[in-house]
Amino acid sequence: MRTIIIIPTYNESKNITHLINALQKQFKKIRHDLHVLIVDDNSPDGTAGEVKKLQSRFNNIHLLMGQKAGLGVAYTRGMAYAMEHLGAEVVFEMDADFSHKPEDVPRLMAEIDKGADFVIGSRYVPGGSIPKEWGTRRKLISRFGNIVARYLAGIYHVRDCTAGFRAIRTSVLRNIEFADLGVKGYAFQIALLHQVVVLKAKIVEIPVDFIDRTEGESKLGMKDVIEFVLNAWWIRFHSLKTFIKFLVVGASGVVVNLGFFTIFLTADINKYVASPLAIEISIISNFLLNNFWTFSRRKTKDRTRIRGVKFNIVSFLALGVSYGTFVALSIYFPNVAPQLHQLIGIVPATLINYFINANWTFKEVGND
Ligand SMILES: Nc1nc2c(ncn2[C@@H]2O[C@H](COP(=O)(O)OP(=O)(O)O)[C@@H](O)[C@H]2O)c(=O)[nH]1
Ligand SMILES: [Mg+2]
Repeated sequence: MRTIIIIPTYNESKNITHLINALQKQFKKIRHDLHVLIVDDNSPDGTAGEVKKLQSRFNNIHLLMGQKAGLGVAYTRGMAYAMEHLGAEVVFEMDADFSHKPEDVPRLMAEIDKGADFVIGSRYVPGGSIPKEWGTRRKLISRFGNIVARYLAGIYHVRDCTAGFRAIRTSVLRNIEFADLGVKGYAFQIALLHQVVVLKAKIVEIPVDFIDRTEGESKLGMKDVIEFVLNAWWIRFHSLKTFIKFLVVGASGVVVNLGFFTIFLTADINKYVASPLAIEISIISNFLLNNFWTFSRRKTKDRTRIRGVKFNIVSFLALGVSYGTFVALSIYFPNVAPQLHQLIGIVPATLINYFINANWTFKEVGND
């Protein structure tokens, strides 16, 4: 299997030669066809020159140069090159500063061999560790980054979301639109991980010890931290998009309901007939909008007609919940305006309505 270890570098001349030599030793233990791709952003310390010297000794070293625009941009460029020009079936992300131990490469590769799509060298699973010498600030940034990624961006089941030591099958990467990730710096790590989660790829975390660099300096800046947090919010907003559309449709249903009710009354239709008619029309309009807009991208198992019936059943259930809440609140808080009871009743009804419709009526096939 053609495997490319992608190493972005910026001022790593003191590390890169040792690292490439150490990697070559590890490659001997792996049965696959391994290469190294250095993505250097014109480092002023002459990192590229060191790489060129090694290229005359080894024939599996590649060098890609570019303008410095951030870690994410470097990886995006490197991955595209590895897939288009080097025939990569697997790519690794790895730092140049020995924070990721070359001896761990065969362990990550072994998980790919066992069938994983995305292997994370994880500091936060039992057996993994962060450097003891790290100061409080650095520890906090790392912890905070993971909490933001897990609970804000919603990647709950991954322990180390900010890890930069990963092995990835390109069959997964080829389904990702890199231009749409919209990140330039270190936020790339969670933006990519999030896409991989969305694609339901098989993710495996194995413990690694993260070693503090001894040569050169860290390039992690405040700009990266800010972009990282903003990106986590963006991911959260996107995953709420379906729910927001559902709310918009619900609101349009209220207008349809009252509109038809008024039209029927003007046409002298008895209000006890007009009311359920208007309700049913709004349920149908809600269904059509949800079917062709909110959930339009989903592949569902049922035909439209069956989905319509299910949607109707759920709507009546929601009506019951809304009315039940109204009655309960009216009994327990008789002195509050009934409009408030009616309004509060909408909240659980909407949540139940959304939950059941999203997971039953418009359930995606193969999504259990
Ligand atoms: N090409 C490129 N490499 C970068 C950039 N920023 C960081 N790197 C490299 O990415 C790896 C991780 O960066 P590092 O500064 O060690 O981050 P830290 O380990 O989080 O402190 C190192 O190999 C860096 O040289 C960048 O803007 N462009
Ligand atoms: Mg580092």
